[in-house]
Amino acid sequence: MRVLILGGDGYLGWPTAMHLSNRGHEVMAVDNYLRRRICREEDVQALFLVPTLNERCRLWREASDHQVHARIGDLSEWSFISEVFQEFQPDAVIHYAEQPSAPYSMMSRRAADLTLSNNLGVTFNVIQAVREYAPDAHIIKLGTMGEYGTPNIDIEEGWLDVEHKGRRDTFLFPRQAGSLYHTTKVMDTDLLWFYVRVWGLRVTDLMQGPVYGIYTNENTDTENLAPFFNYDELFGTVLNRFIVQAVTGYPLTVYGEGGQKRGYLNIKDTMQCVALALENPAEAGDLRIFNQFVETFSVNDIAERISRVGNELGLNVQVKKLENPRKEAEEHYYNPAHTGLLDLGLEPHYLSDEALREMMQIALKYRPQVREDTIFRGVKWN
Ligand code: USQ
Repeated sequence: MRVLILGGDGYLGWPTAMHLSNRGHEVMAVDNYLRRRICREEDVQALFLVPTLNERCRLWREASDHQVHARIGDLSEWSFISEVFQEFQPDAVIHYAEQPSAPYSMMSRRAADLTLSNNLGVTFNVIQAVREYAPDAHIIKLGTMGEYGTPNIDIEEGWLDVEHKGRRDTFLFPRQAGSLYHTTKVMDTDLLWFYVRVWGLRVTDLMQGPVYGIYTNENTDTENLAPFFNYDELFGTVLNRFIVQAVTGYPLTVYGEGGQKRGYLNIKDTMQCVALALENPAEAGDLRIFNQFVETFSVNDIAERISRVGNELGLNVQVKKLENPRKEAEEHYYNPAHTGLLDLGLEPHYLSDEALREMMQIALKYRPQVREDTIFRGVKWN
């Protein structure tokens, strides 16, 4: 298939570009380097530098003989996105092109505005471009488990059957996100659902939990092809952050009581899930929703696992409970369904000691470059 990856330079976008080209698809990756720009502005950086998107495409071609096409530009500009669609004529569009950091979205009015206008603006343009230039294309949108929040009932896979005063209907599962970033994903889902109803688009919305890891099947030999590995408060997800904290002797930053539960997955499983969604497309007129994670942990569970494995490696891992800068439940019920992707054939990589050791080894290699001052700055939700 001809697959357009929007946000193709990002933590998940670039590994997806390699993975799908490896599976024989014709891939174009598009990005405006927004994440690189925000990292520069906020003076944070990933564990190691990664080459530009064009350079990555060149290195990947040398390593694999597969070509990924790259375009640099801003997809919230109609003239750019329409050019890209007309040129590439995609069969499928994978939409990662969003400002992905919850703390960044809560940092200032300017950051909130950027998050809202970029995320909604790109989603809107994707819908319009599909309608105009590729009406049969399958849109695969990266949503987030955070759209549901932490309700005191089981979380279903996208939809809820409701019986009210003797009548029944099915609705999107209630959404109550915990940050402005997560709220933009709720709004994305609403926009997509509206246009699925009126224009019959075919859409898969992947409600993904926090991802961890560096290695996929495509980048095991060289960090040149690895994704950004952020450990700073803005762009690092919790497990990746704790790995870097463990190897640098920085006490693991557990927010509040640490009972916050989320559904996690290895980056290798993100690759599988996206490929499964792509190769088993949604029907026209269908908004298909999958909950994309393989196991749930509390923050305390993760801190304990990393402490144990780190101490076995001879690190002296400490844990420190910090006043929670976020506004979120620290002890709560959490039981989300997640059978859709397993039914399509997902073979989970569960969090193993071996996987943690592998991540610690790479973090140890780059330990001298770690900037401890970027690990915690305490962006407050209120
Ligand atoms: N947390 C800590 N200490 C830290 C960092 C985080 O205790 O140093 C806690 C947070 O308070 C939260 C949990 O760990 O309860 C997860 O935080 P996170 O920063 O790993 O994840 P989050 O901000 O929710 O966002 C990440 C991705 C986002 C994706 C989301 C999936 O950045 O793009 O949408 O995970 S989910 O969380 O399921 O919504």
